Parts: sequence; structure tokens; C-alpha cells
Amino acid sequence: MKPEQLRQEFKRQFDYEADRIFFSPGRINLIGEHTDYNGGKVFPCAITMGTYGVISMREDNEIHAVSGNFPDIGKIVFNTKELSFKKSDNWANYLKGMLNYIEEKAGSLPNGFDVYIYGTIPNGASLSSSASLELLTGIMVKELFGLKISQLELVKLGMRTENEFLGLNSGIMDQFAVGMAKKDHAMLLDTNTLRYEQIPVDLPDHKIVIMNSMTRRELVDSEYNLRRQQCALALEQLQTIVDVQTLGDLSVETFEKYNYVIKDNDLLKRARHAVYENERTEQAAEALKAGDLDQFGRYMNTSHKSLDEDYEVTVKETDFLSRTAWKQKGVVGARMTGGGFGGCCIAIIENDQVNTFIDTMKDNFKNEMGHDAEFYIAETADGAREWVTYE
Ligand code: GAF
Repeated sequence: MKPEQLRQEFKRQFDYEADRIFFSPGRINLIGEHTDYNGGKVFPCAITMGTYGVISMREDNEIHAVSGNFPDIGKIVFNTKELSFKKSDNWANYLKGMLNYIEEKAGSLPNGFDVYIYGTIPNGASLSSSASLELLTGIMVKELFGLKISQLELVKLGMRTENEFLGLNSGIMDQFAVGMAKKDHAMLLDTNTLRYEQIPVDLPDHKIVIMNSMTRRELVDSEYNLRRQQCALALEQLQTIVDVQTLGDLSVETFEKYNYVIKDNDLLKRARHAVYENERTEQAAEALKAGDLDQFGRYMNTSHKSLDEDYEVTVKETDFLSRTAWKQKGVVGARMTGGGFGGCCIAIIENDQVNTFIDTMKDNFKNEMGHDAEFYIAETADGAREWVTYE
């Protein structure tokens, strides 16, 4: 997407030239899935697929918002003084949620604004299109009005928007990755302390390929919230005999010693995934730092199996993509990424095998699943900021 195109689109919508353009990335998670609301580690990086916003201040208190991704919905108009959730405001509820919490934190906005938004992340693909829009809103408003609010605070308000405004009890991984990422790096984030380390993802001989199953199950949010509840229940039972605050505090060894207190098999499986995935994430990051990509790939594969068998958030399409990828030449590892119940998998592949890999995977997927999957080469990106020149 070129800045001139975005500016032209803004002009077409609002009849004047816009001032400023912002970009907020999407994310892939290399490993560490469903650990963020369990006080565990995650290892995501931001990607150049993301959300652009062209914005200009208005003289009144109205907000006029248009999304190039929802042309049929047209312009959504609301007021900085009335920021409650309204179903009919559709995608703009992400904006409203952020603005609501930003006002709570940094005071009322002095004016409204006109904004044109365009996203390159496919919706429902588990690449964090929501967090991308939340952080885009945050950074645009912060810069436009010169608000005194840090990027980390915006990250936290993004999570509040999900949890309190939209009702998804997600952890902080997506907003953190989208807000704080550094190009060419993945962040090993401890979701207990919010301390993180940017680890170089330097893969001159490999590409990370995103495989979009083009599938999204119904009831994703309620299934997600249920997983979180099950982990909380398992933790409560463990706390009757071990002194821990989160599942992320438990080593695999301690978990194996005390997990007999969890009588329900589903709860046991959920907790087992959370504890093992947490340890695996730390070990995988160590392997990457040490340049042992093959070992990293093996951790990716094990992560997928655990998400399938213990956490039960994979679907036949994402299982097919990962499991078929494991058998292809030049593949180091593959796993589902994000919340699951459809969405995307990622695979790390040797450069000279990438084209053959994509062609083979496309054909196999279509034959087995009866519809197309999409494939994109992932490029890492910096966190949300004023215009950058990603194409
Ligand atoms: C979704 C959530 F938003 C994240 O917080 C995280 O839990 C992820 O699913 C699973 O790792 O993306």
C-alpha cells in the first residue's frame, strides 16, 4: 500500500487532504500459545501485514470513520462524548473501546477526527487484526493530540478493550507484540512480569511462511474463554498443595509431581499444555539464540501436537496444514499460530524449497479440504508508529 493511495482515498471520503498516516502491524507467534493468560512466556514477532490509518483533526467533537475493508458499511459517525459499545457501529467498536480507555487515562479528547482505515491482514486469520486496529487507534490519537501516554500503556488499554469492551478474555501477547515489536526480532515476553527480551530472528537461508486455512469455527470467543476458565480451575486445584500464583510458575517437574489433585481429565490436559508449552517456549528461544534452528523446529512441531491433543484448539484444516508441512522437503518446523479454532499455521522452510512447498501444499490442501488455503511469506516489522514504508 502506497501513501499516495491512502491519501487519495482519504480525500475521496472526506473531500480534503489528510495530515498524517500511521501503521500498526499484525503478528505471528513463533511459539508459546495460550500461555499468556497463564502467566507464561510467549515468543511473537510483528509482521508487515497490518493496518494503516490516515487521520486529520476536526473542529467539532465528532469522529467520522471509514474502513476500506468494509466498503458496504460506509462512514460510521460517533462523538468523543459518547463512546459506549454499539453493535451497529460494527468494526468501529475497536476504535470506541480504545478511545474510551484513553480518555479515562489521559483526559477528554479536545476534538474529534476524520479517519480512513485500511488493513492488509485477513480478518479472522489469527494474525491479530484486532490488536493491530487497537494499537493503530492508540498511536494515532496519541500523536494527533500530543497525549502523555506511553506505548506500554496503550498496549494495556488494547487488552482492556478486548477484555472489558468486547468480552474476549485474551491475554496481553497480541497487543504487546503489535505495540512493542522490533523488526528482525521476536520478543520473548514473560507475561507475569512484562519483562521481555528482543531476540534476533536472523534466518538468511530460510523463510517463515504463513499458511492461512481460510477457516474460522463459530463460537471462537466462547471456546477461548472456556479454555481460560479451565486453566483457572486447574490452577485452583493445584494451589491446594503447591504455592504458585499462575500455571506459568510451575516447572514441568513440579506439575508432574502434584497434578494428581486435578481429577477432571479435560482440566488436566489444559493445564498440561500450559505448563509444558511455557517450558518449551523458553527452551525454543534458547535454541534460536544458539543458532540451533532444527531444535527450534522440533519444538514448533511438539507445540502443535500439544495444541491439538491437550488444548484442543486446532481444527482439521490447521492439523492438515502443519502435519503435511512436516513431511515436506526443507521444512524445519510448522505449527498453528494464534488462538486457533481455524486461522493460520506458520512453517519455517529453506529458501530454495519455498516455491515447491507452497505449490505442493496448495494442491494437497485443495484436494483434501475442498477449498483453497492462502500462503504469504512473513516479513517482520516494528511496532505501531507513524508512517513507515512497508509496501
Ligand atoms: C489470541 C489471544 F488474543 C492472545 O492473548 C493469546 O492468548 C493467543 O490467542 C493464544 O496464544 O490471539
